[in-house]
Amino acid sequence: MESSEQSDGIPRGRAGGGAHPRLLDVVEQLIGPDVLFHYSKLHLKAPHVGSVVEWHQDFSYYPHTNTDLVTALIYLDDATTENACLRAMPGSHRRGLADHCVDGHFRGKVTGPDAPDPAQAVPIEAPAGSVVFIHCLLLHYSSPNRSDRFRRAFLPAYRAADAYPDLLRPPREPQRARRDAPAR
Ligand SMILES: O=C(O)CCC(=O)C(=O)O
Repeated sequence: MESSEQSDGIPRGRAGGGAHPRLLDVVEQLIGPDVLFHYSKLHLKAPHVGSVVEWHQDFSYYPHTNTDLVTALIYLDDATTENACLRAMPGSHRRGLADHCVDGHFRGKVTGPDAPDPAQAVPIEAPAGSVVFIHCLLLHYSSPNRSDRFRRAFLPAYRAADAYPDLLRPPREPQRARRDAPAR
């Protein structure tokens, strides 16, 4: 990826802030040295408006031939439980892909017996500028933002160069996402 640092310290380039060398150093530790930029998005959870993000694993949205995919969620505001910080289930990235269907149709959320116990979820509270790395099999969620404060985040995502889109994977059946090895 190409990037250049300006005098204001903000990296610019084809992948924008997603190509910051310190960010990429961590991504390489997580998914190996051969990294491709996958996509990026902004989540703007506005005061009183920002809606729920149901329990899910990102891999269910974009099956690949292996699970070396990671998203960096960069908080742009101080994030607390009040303004709907991310919540995650520790260790869930080691337990394979859960069923994201309702009545046999893909709904992008985990419900029923596979649904996490909210009491065991960890709220990831952190100041603006903090980065949370989300493995593609980590179960995560965020509540509606009922506070008076924004909770915005920039999310660049990455994949290992040997992780190819697996468009033939049936989305209906829960299955181990990686056949030969546990998630890193
Ligand atoms: O920003 C959030 O609250 C959730 C982000 C998320 O779950 C995702 O991008 O997969």
